[in-house]
Amino acid sequence: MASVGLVAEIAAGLCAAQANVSPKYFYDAAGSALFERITRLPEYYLTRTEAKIIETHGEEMARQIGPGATVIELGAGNCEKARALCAMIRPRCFVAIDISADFLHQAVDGLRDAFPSLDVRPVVADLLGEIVLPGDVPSARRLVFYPGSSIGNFDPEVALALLGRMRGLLGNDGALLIGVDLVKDEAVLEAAYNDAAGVTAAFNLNVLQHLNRLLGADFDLTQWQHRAFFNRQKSRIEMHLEALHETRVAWPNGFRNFRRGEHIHTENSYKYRIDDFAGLLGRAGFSNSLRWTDPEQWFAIFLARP
Ligand code: AVJ
Repeated sequence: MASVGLVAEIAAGLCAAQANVSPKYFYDAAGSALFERITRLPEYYLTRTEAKIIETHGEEMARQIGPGATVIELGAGNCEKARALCAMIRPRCFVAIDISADFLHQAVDGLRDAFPSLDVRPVVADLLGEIVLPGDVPSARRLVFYPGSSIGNFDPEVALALLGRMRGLLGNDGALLIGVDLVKDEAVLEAAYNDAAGVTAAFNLNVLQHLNRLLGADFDLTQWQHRAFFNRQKSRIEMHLEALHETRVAWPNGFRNFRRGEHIHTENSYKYRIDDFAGLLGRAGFSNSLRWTDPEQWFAIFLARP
């Protein structure tokens, strides 16, 4: 079970008028593995498109960044992108920050094997909490790497605060390399979160299994269904779990009855217009940014400097 504070936070979300759970709870071991499968789905263009941008423009990115930097990857996951990035930019130190400890340590071992001379540091942390780096991580020439449009999980004002904190981690000689998913045709967006193989549905439902363990709750996964749609007004994909029947969920210190059709909001995934994201970077204290996109302008990578 989770700590008393976490349990209270999760329970409060479940009992809110609009029931909700933070998307960070997607990433237990099973959820991290499901997310990896999502990144390989035909409908999920994000990972593939971002990788292609790095492949196409990596040399120029590497020239801009230069060798010997200290890369700090946020939400490192399986470190697959880190490999491509490290091969190109040849950093001296790589700090992999992720919320999923098991997954992280495994991934970090793989990275050490691939780059024996690279100083690799795993750090388990929640990006919204305090990020404490080991004391001997170099403070000069840091590159914060935040790929995959993970910034899209946060409401714009929280994203702005987070970008400001990244700016703080960098000092004045660092840079931020960040991947951002862009607004596009609704059908393309919605298909990416409603894949035919049902992997995204399994990923969404898995959060209930995780809550059963964290809270000691008794969610019955057969009572819930996956929903994902584009909210155009808010420019975000929303994911929800909808009760198929009237159902009761209980945990040691509480319960909630859900009516049929009532739902738990599990994730937002904001989609930006390129100029809007550039504006956000400016407000967060980055005065200077380069950007690369794919030919269809589905995804963008920004290299932003103080
Ligand atoms: C990891 C937050 C970028 O929003 O596209 C994938 C998570 N959710 N499919 C995204 C996710 C459903 C993903 N991010």
